[in-house]
Amino acid sequence: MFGRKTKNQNLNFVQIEILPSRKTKVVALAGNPNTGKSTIFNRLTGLKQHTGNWPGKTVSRAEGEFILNDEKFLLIDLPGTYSLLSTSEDEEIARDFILFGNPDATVIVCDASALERNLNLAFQIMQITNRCLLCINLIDEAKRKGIEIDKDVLEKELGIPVIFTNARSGEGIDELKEKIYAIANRIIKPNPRKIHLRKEIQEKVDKLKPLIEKAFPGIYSSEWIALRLLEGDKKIRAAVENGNLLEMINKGLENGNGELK
Ligand SMILES: Nc1nc2c(ncn2[C@@H]2O[C@H](COP(=O)(O)OP(=O)(O)OP(=O)(O)O)[C@@H](O)[C@H]2O)c(=O)[nH]1
Ligand SMILES: [Mg+2]
Repeated sequence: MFGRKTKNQNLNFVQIEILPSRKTKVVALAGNPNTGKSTIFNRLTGLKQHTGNWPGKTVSRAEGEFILNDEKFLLIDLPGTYSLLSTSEDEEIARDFILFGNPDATVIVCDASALERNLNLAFQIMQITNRCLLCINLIDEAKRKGIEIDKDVLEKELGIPVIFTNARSGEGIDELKEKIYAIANRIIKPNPRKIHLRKEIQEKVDKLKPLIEKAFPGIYSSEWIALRLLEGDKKIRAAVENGNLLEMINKGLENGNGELK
């Protein structure tokens, strides 16, 4: 499973291919910093989380298990991140996992008082995975500030389930659990609104994607890779040219220290 390998083990792309066949379903908690991810993590796992620290790292993912309807889930608490395009080291751990960890469900945790800003990351995640939901946390704070959020409109506009939570009191956590279960088990199939790229960029992405997928079988997020190539990302380009893109991704996933800059 994730993060259990030692630093010295030889990492190769076989690992990325075995992810979909794993038995325990994996749920990721993603979101901007300070939105309450770890508080939700503790609620769901009953404070029994195991925090994995990798040598020399100040930030890391935390993993914990929780049971829903007799099924065991592995929950991954990710460091906060503002964008999947960011290059700061602590944000890379979250970014690499969201992009390449292929979770069965991704909970996008938002601050109810700063929804607009938080939706930037939400849209980026919705671009990558359909199996996601929006958890609008700190709903008590928003209410206190007189902020009202129309859940139905948001669900309709975003195409994914929206749940209001107060992770401190536990409000909404049962509903969150139900939705996680339904998404991870493909009972609910969200249809997230995708961002439309400009026509000329989309055409280039459409050409690059199959080439990337052919060169690196089993890769996820080939669209993200294509966009990075079009942007002139030197690291990604070198990894594609040298044929070691998957090794680089796996390394980032395993040691929690993403190398994709
Ligand atoms: N009032 C209120 N406080 C909350 C809620 N959820 C979390 N908090 C508080 O918000 C603060 C940040 O919570 P964390 O769970 O550490 O946030 P995080 O998203 O894990 O933060 P990073 O890991 O730094 O990104 C803590 O003081 C929590 O107690 C909530 O729903 N309502
Ligand atoms: Mg946290």
